[in-house]
Amino acid sequence: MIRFHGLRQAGVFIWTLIYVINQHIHVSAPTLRRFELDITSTFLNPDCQNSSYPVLLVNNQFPAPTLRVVKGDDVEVIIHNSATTLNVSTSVHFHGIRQYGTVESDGVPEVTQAAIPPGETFIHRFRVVDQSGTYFYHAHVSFQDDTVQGALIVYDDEKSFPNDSHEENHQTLHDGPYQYDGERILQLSEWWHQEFLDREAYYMGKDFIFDKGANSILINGRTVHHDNYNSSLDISTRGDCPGYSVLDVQPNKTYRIRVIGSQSFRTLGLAIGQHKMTIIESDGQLTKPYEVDWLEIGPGQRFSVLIHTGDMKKDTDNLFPISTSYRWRHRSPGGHSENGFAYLRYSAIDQPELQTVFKPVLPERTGIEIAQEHEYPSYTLVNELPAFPRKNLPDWFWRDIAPMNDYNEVELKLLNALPDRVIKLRSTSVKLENNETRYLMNGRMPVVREQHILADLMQGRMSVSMAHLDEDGYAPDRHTFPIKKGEVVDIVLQNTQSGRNCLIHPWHTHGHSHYMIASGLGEYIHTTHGDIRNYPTPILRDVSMVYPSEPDESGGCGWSKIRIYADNPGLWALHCHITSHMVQGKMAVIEESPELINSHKLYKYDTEWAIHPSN
Ligand SMILES: *[C@@H]1O[C@H](CO)[C@@H](O)[C@H](O)[C@H]1NC(C)=O
Ligand SMILES: *[C@@H]1O[C@H](CO)[C@@H](O)[C@H](O)[C@H]1NC(C)=O
Ligand SMILES: *[C@@H]1O[C@H](CO)[C@@H](O)[C@H](O)[C@H]1NC(C)=O
Ligand SMILES: *[C@@H]1O[C@H](CO)[C@@H](O)[C@H](O)[C@H]1NC(C)=O
Ligand SMILES: *[C@@H]1O[C@H](CO)[C@@H](O)[C@H](O)[C@H]1NC(C)=O
Ligand SMILES: *[C@@H]1O[C@H](CO)[C@@H](O)[C@H](O)[C@H]1NC(C)=O
Ligand SMILES: [Cu+2]
Repeated sequence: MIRFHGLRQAGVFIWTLIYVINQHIHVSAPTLRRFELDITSTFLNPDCQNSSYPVLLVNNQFPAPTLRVVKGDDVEVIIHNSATTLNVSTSVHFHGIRQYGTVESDGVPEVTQAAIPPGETFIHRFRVVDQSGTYFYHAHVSFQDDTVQGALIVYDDEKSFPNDSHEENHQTLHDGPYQYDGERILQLSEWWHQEFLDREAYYMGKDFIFDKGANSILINGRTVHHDNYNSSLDISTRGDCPGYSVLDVQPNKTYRIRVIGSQSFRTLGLAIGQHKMTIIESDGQLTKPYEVDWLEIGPGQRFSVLIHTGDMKKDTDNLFPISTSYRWRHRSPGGHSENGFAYLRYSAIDQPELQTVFKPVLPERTGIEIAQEHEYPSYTLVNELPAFPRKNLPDWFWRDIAPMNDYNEVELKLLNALPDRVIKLRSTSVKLENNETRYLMNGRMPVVREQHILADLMQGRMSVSMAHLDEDGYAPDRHTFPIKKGEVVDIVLQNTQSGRNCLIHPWHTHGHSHYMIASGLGEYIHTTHGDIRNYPTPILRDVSMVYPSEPDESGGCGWSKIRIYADNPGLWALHCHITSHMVQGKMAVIEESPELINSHKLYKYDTEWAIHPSN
């Protein structure tokens, strides 16, 4: 214990030293931004249904507080697990942050840390190296990310921080070539009328049959459940239902809307009534402007879009519906989700704080009757919502979206290189003999690890040998896919039929952003499809879709090929961002030059590793 404290202090000293050194080297020194997040258990009823369910929240807020940092900052996030009532362990992942030299802060239980038990604290430290844009953070344990989720915005510099005064003073904000008057966050999530622990038990247990959708789609943490429309129309019984989220904006201005796909299950369409959207950012990378009527946004994906507001109109409420649509699954894609609505509102005074409004969205046939019966003055009929295409579009508009800047020499070289390694991950959903359902990756069962891999490594418990990999690149003794620093690695994500369905899967890479370079139907066969490049202008992303296709005779039903450049030694999860799929095993670990982790450490101390020095 004494030794631990000693090392900790030595560490603090080195930490300070790094600053001193950096301050002399760089013109602008990295700023240390410290956040303290307290995870507590409580009850929540975000959709005005008539009961609440136990959840975890961050600082008692939902969505969790927005963290704003600047590119180059050192960030320290102190996580207290105060979820003593529910008595669950937790961990937090900073989605899209590449964690250069700080694999220990990536937040993945069994891989980079042990989940934080109730009553304990974990400290993340990382530097935001060479990336900015829209990110989020969320729990990486079980289904806790239903509610443990908040925006993480990285600005290019401090001047870009939005604040009230710049809107009052009519100062514009900038990002690359883009200018706008203000920005707003639009965070998507899903809400089940079931305890998340029961949902986990269902998915992991033998009664699991198929994925059930959420009961509600939430925008900035709110909606009104459709079962309650009639009763909630009646003000006397509406109680404390605040209604839908509202984004307040001023007329005749340009806004950057940061759309965060922090929903954990469905791929959604998103549109804003009477406003076109110009995409300017995807997963943290600026894009060439690309105008769309609707976004397709899967779990884990983010966009920034610019919208231009029109004039305020007299004698109207100046409310424009924001609507969501289920894409790819369960329901016809043209329709709207039952209640994934919010409103954009023009108001003369700027009110960047999130507001809510009660203006129900009523069914098109009976809506007017319902409103008359309840003497309800203001409502939107479903057929007044922005429309979505009736057909699902494989690859959406991804092939037409290009990075803002032309590729530099290094990027071109990477995009044109032959891969040093190709890893094909074929995942199959299987009902086991004990009737539990799991995803097998290349036919292998998910492993349960007694301790996290980083601890194994740091204790010298495993040595690295690239010589004894299985044919598919898997290290059987380590249960990882080893790669080497400096390699160009292509990862093929192969969909297979699950039951009668072929599903869409959003795949997320930790530790690296990737280029999606190709996609195809059926089964990927390297000798036949190895050279296909049908994404002409790949952008760096951290979540890419594998779109479903008709299955071929092997059961393969669609694939995507992503490319990463191995420049970040560490242990990096690679998983489907549909939480239930990940929990059922749709996940692999990329082990990147573990022997270099120590020499690539950004900070020269770590409370956990200090107990087990490895050098
Ligand atoms: C609320 O729940 C109770 C008990 O389940 C039920 O009887 C009642 O109809 C519900 N009310 C509404 C408005 O859904
Ligand atoms: C919390 O869970 C742990 C491990 O599952 C158990 O040992 C402990 O008794 C529980 N504590 C409470 C207060 O329920
Ligand atoms: C708000 O932003 C403007 C423009 O970047 C800046 O000049 C001003 O100092 C900021 N004000 C506060 C209170 O941060
Ligand atoms: C809208 O804003 C532009 C640029 O700020 C200005 O030139 C124009 O007069 C405004 N239009 C209206 C109707 O206020
Ligand atoms: C709501 O009211 C309408 C019109 O009275 C009725 O047709 C509909 O069935 C009601 N819905 C519910 C869920 O009670
Ligand atoms: C699995 O389900 C089948 C069909 O319901 C049942 O007959 C069998 O006993 C179950 N096996 C186990 C191990 O629960
Ligand atoms: Cu999936």
